Amino acid sequence: MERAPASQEDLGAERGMTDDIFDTSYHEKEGPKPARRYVWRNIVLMSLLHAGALYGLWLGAAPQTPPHAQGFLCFLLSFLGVTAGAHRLWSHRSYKASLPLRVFGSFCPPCSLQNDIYEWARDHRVHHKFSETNADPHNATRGFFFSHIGWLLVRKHPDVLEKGSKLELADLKADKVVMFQRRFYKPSVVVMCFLLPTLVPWCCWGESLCNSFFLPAILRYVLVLNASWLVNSAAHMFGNRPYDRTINPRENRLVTLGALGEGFHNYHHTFPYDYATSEFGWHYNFTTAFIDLMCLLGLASDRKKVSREVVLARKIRTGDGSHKTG
Ligand code: ST9
Ligand code: ZN
Ligand code: ZN
Repeated sequence: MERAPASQEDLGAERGMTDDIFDTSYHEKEGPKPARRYVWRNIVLMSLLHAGALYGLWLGAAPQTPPHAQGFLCFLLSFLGVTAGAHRLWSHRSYKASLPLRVFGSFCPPCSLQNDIYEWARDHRVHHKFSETNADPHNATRGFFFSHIGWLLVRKHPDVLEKGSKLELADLKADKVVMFQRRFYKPSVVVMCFLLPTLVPWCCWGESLCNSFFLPAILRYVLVLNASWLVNSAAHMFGNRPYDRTINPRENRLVTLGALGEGFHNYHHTFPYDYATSEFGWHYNFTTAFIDLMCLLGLASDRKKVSREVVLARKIRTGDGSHKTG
């Protein structure tokens, strides 16, 4: 494991960016709220997508439908691309990845169609820096529905654009893999999220076109989306706060299970630069195990980890007492 830095601040700064650290100086502007502007294209598409996923569930439950190993694989890849790639690598720079791993990681996010990596990381950094304010794209104080899916159905609050435009993002702009993926995002989504998951089972083992489209493509995509969105909604509302009782994000075991280790959200918002997003190693944390494996294979390095002493001191100082401190 890599050397321990001198202090928590060093650990945050060592990555060459600190835009994911909560900004205590920001205060929301007073005055009337801007009008909510619905994006009807997104509302219609999301409704159709969820209706398609329900149909996929019904098809999947039919006894004659064979198991969909390929759907599971796609599900896992979509997850890892988001958790290990867009989230822990590109949003937080919590470890370093070699070129082959970054290229692989940039192929996975299109499987789960969650915006390009640049946009994902930009929104996510604003989310950490201005958490639970108007400048947070999925501000959970606006309710479960808004933080889950509603934020994708309306125009962003002007403060998100204003505060977001002040982020530096130089590391993302300098990353050729990220910029290449942004440039070819739309065609790659068509291929990786819809065409491949449909064509592989149809062409390779004679699955019906209908099953191939509604199960590995549509249902898988909707499951991955909702598992990700639960981090923004449920993990900001339900669970305990052992590290910092003054913030909303919580430790939520169900979300952790569904999102490969991304539900230790009170820890993550307290120590956003920790590559494991938790103090418990591989426990319920497949993404951490994956990053460790990549390090073992020489494809990743320089994992940032908060020391036990710092975690313990923080628990005692600001935690809600729900974890044993020993
Ligand atoms: C999706 C994302 O689902 C899911 C994210 C999940 C996050 C989870 C986080 C938890 C972490 C843990 C990891 C989770 C993993 C778990 C499991 C994984 C499987 N700063 O956006 P526009 C500017 S996506 C600075 O159009 P509108 C900028 O100039 C699903 N500037 O704003 C921009 O232009 P450009 C599929 C910003 O018009 C311009 O404004 N996608 C920022 O208000 C316009 O930007 C969808 O369904 C910023 N933050 O529209 C909808 N933001 O980008 C996709 C914007 O060119 N989105 N600017 O530089 C949209 O349609 C629109 O964004 C909108 C808002 C309607 C939502
Ligand atoms: Zn994060
Ligand atoms: Zn959060």
